[in-house]
Amino acid sequence: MNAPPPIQTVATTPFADQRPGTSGLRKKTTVFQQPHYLANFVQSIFASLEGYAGKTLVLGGDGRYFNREAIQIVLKMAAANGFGEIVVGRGGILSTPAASAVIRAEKAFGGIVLSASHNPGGPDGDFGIKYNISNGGPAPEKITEAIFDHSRTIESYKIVEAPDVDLDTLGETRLGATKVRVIDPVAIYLDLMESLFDFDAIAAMFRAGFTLKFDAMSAVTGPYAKAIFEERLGAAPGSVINAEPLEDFGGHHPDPNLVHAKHLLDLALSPHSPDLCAASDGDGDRNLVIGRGIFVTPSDSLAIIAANAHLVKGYSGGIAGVARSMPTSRAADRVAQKLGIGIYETPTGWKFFGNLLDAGRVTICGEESAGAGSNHVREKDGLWAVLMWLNILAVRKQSVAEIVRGHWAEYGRNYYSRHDYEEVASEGANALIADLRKKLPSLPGQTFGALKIEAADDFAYHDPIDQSISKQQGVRILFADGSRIVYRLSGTGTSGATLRVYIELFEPDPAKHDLETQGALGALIPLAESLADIRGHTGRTEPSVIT
Ligand code: VG1
Ligand code: CO
Repeated sequence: MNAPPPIQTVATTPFADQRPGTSGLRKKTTVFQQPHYLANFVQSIFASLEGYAGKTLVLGGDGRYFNREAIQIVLKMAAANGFGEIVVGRGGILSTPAASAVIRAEKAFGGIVLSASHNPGGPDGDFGIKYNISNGGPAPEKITEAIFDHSRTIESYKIVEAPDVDLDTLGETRLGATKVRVIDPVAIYLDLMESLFDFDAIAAMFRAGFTLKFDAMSAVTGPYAKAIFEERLGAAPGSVINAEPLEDFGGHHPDPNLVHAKHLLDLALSPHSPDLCAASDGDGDRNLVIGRGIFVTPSDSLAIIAANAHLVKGYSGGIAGVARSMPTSRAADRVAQKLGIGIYETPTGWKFFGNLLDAGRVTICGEESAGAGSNHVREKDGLWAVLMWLNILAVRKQSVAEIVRGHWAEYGRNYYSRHDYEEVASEGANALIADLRKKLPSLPGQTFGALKIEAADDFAYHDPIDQSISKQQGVRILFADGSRIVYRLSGTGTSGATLRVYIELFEPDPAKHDLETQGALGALIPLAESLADIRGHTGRTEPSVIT
């Protein structure tokens, strides 16, 4: 028996900027590469947890640049801090939803996910890390704040002195007293998907000629998508494109939206469109769904999934309720109303859904930012959303367009768009929000043409399960006709501030369901600009990204 590797206690000093944002800590890769930076944060995670000695930690990342080095650091620190076992995806890979599935399947104490999601990767890109609790979901604010507090006073961290663990061979090794188990990153997730969806019905649809183009964007979902769509469901070879995960995502922005995945929209609008075009992001938790000739907004997708979930094996008993982040359009609300089930409005970020899912109040959750998921894990799940659509299409035997238009005809249409002003100066962005807050009391009753402001507030969330309160989650301006403008600052960016403006208009009349979105929102867009004086505060005359 070799002597156990020595545990080193390394002296360090705090970094002032380790407050987790909407989804963990995200910074430029170069920031994470500074000596002690990652280790400080990891030790701060462990310091804010209790009772993990001898327990299991799940570890994986989206494979971006610096993933392998970071995995080794976390492995050695988790061992030094007394975890009994670390379950790590082969190659250090786990998509975010797969990490959540593995935490749950392994009944682990928690997990660490290394990802900056849809942000670009590489030496000049971004890196990120977050902690997930035993339910498989992102740590709630109570824990993320404790991590931040610890990071401000940290003096040392613990790490074992040992050679790097071989991440590429399945099986068990040891780091001192700690067992390290390298697992297939796909297997547990694939089994879970098979338990939820009718793979036979979807496979039959492919055999009958259904066509799919899924862009993995050179990010983590490639191996998952190949295994599920092509190998198990029989989609034609080549249905999954950019399937090989690359450290820098091929130099692209792995964000499945209409800007960075515009080629899919172009394809879907062309005469050669497949029946379904789809994509997911850097870490596999977001989804893009485009039918032949029709883009499905994430907010509509949530509503349509909720309305049709009972057609899918894993949800055939019906759904308990739906939750959506506050800026997400209210299309899902009307579905919940019709089904007579609960609808919950939470702040932005998946961590706010965890309690509702655990308590069984909701089954399906979603965000306007291309996120949808269910109680099968505690993260949003890109491939799950695509499988949900495939299964619904297989059962209904209609096209995406028919289903979407039918949904609008039944429930009305929520025209919806998000305007992002990226990398604006933080000072101006903060002043814009502060000014809006000051204005709130004077807004109700004001009219602008046909638009009358009915209410205006700064969204605060009272969690009905643990009673925690999260304030200042976005300024909402609600109009008498059901239209809405929401303003908030991004909590995932890594340079300057990003202002997000969410604009929504409800149109019940089916005769008006064929308008172009920006045109339909024509009266609200200039009002969103003038109410907040976006130009005055940011110097910008137009958004940098419209989705
Ligand atoms: C954005 C989205 C939010 C999402 C978050 C993490 O946050 O708006 O809906 O939950 O990203 O998604 P923000 O604070 O930048 O608006 V991911 O796929 O980046 O983990
Ligand atoms: Co993501």
